[in-house]
Amino acid sequence: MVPRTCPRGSTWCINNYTYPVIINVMRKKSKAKLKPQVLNFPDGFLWGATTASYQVEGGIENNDWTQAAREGKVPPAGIACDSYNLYEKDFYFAKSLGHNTHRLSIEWARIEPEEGRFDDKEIEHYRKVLMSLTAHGLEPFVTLWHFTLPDWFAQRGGFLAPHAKTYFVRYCGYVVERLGELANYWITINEPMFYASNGYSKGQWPPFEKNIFDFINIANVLTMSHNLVYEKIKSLRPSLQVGIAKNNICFESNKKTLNRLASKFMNYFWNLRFLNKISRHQDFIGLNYYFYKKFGSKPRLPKSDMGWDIYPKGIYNVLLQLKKYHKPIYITENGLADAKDDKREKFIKDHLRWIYQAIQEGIDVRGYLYWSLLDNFEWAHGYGPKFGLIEVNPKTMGRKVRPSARKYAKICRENLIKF
Ligand code: IFM
Repeated sequence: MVPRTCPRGSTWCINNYTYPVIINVMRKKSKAKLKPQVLNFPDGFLWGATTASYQVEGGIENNDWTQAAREGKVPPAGIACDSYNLYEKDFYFAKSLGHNTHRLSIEWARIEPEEGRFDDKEIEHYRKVLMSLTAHGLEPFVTLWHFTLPDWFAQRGGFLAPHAKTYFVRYCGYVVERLGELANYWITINEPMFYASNGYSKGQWPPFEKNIFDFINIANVLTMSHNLVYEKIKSLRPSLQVGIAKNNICFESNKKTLNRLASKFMNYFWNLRFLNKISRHQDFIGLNYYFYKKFGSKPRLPKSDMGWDIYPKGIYNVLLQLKKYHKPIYITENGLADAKDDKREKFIKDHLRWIYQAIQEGIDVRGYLYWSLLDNFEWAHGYGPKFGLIEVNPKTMGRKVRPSARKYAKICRENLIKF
């Protein structure tokens, strides 16, 4: 055998015989590591992304967030991504990125700008939007309420006001009666616990309260509101699939008793209590997963631009807990702020790997919708955080697909991930 020569100047080269041996060992090792793994998702799996009206539409001036912006308490959303006008373009992008579903929300303040006055022009607008989704081959998921309240409703005290549930049910019924035939999947409320916590306990969102009793009250009112809307929709159109978009957190603890108790309590209070109360009023569960909270010392984890820990296994833990509800599950949001786009591809793949694992263990996950299709208005943080698969130029409203979106597109098209 003719011995191979060492690379010149190599410090680890012992002699010409050990070099090939070392290289072979390294090759074997790296082969073992890189053994390709193909994870096939179930047939008919839904792939897409999510947006919400106030965060992308622009031009909304009559809700509690615009009022708070006028008072200087939160940043203004202004024209946002102008998706009110550019929705066709957005859906075209989504389709060209391999998506087969899309979740968006309807702005209550547009539909009912004054108490009891419904605007059929806006119904017609959303009719066109939903028809356009279908025309683009995107299965619509429609959220009826995603955080923002019409001024008139907020001024009366929002969901804590005496007739709040009745108003909410009336609005939802009005929309579903007119647009129900255009979508199979309807989400009543987005992230009720976050709404309750940010608005009523932390005081960071309208109505900027810090009152633990109101926080609990609001959470309870929202469960009842969901149940009533569920019944209303079922009475109007029994075949529609109705659910919630529930943001669940992965709570863990070290072995200390107090920490274990804290984690158990929070898991019940934040994740399960709401779902238990609506368990007979849901056809599917929409899971939004972003957060990991460990009681006791936490491992060092990579972080998103928001400083949020990236913990993909958490989605698996949270999914396993949903098994007891025996309902199909759609991941209605999961994503990160990543302006440089250097973490997004791995983020998506790692979460999908754990979702795949949950499916193998019998969890009925039927879709994954990334948050968000576009960079958009991130509530109290304004336009700083970049969650989008697609960048939006705030001046020209031009859209630019990020490289990670193309990687995600491949997964969507092939219905599988390769590692
Ligand atoms: O932007 C929000 C969205 O409105 C609800 N879920 C979490 C997203 C990221 O914070």
